[in-house]
Amino acid sequence: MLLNSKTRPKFKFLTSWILATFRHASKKVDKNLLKQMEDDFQKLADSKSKSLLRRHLTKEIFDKLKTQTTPSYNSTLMHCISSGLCNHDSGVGLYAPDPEAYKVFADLFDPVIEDYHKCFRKTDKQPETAFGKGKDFENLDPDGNFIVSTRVRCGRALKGFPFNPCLTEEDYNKLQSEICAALKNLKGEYKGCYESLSTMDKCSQQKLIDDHLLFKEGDRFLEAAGASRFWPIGRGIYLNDAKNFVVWVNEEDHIRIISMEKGGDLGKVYDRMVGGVEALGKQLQFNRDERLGFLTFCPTNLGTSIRASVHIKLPKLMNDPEELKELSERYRLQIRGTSGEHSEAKDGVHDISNQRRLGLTEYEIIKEMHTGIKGLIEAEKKAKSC
Ligand code: ADP
Ligand code: CIR
Repeated sequence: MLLNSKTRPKFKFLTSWILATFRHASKKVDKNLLKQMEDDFQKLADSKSKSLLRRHLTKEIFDKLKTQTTPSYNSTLMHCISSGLCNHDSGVGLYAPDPEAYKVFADLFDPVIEDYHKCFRKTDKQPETAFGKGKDFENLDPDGNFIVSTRVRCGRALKGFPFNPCLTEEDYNKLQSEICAALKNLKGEYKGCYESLSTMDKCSQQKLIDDHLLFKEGDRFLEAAGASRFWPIGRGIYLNDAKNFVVWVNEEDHIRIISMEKGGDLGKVYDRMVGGVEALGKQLQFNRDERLGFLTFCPTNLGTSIRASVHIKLPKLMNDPEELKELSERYRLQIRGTSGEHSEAKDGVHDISNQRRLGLTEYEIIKEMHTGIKGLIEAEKKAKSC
């Protein structure tokens, strides 16, 4: 039900006539799937879910999109909304099963994108990539009073492949080998080793997760979105020798490129990530859309796909939820727990990052996050102890 990879066009030389015939043939949505979608949609509509999916999937849009499919991969509305239908506690609840979904299901994606990325309207366009220089940003916490560690990541999809729900086992292996071939050519500080999850023992896996280097297994939001099929095939992690440059393969996105280290030197961490992205970009073809920027599985990651975060202790502000809410809205920051999304904060350590990733250049995204964290630290210093 989730996909129809058998009907996927495999050869670029297919004539437009064959493609048109295929598109026509692939348009029907199975009637059992339709019924299931209608029931689940009603349950979401009747729920108290605060997800962006519930807010923007009106009955009118649902009825318009429920019989649509994407031309090349035959993805349905169900592929896009299954995570939010299963998990009413989603923040967003929407994923793109393939790059075409952003256009076919634009009536749903566009308002969610506009809402999440703070006013990126459907007539807006992501600016050209402009990384700039991280050295412009001073260390956010030179005395080490607040920031435990800093991390900057971005996601990339390879051209010619759909996203998780439409990938076949063969695709996962192919993606992994193409990405590994590129990783093998990394030099200098980026030199390191790749390990596939299929060959990694559970103990080493858990150690890497506890050290915040590796993704968790079994995220229910991703699982419901169809992102865990054939697990652990094709999934793995690349670590440079210093363990401050990491690449995740085939987790949520085809590639996640990550730079991280202790302390608050955001500029240095950012420059390291940029160097890695550029080195990989010389060897791999990334999928970038003129309007939406780098295409990712989750619409929250479109555009630059950058999430720059600090693990930070702000004890006074954390005791003042009203003030914290006001500040994070003002600075457009998102607060997560210590072990990532949907986790709790341990020992008062929160993960605070830029919320929006779309509508600004890479440099502007880092600047926004830098200004925001600086603002929070200043507010913490001024706050009275209770
Ligand atoms: P992402 O969407 O960026 O991959 P997640 O919320 O899933 O983020 O977190 C992935 C991992 O990265 C988690 O282990 C999380 O604790 C870790 N992480 C995020 N930010 C930092 C940071 N500033 N320092 C150390 N680890 C971090
Ligand atoms: C959710 O909807 O909560 C998950 N699918 C994760 C969404 C991405 N997270 C975010 O807010 N950046």
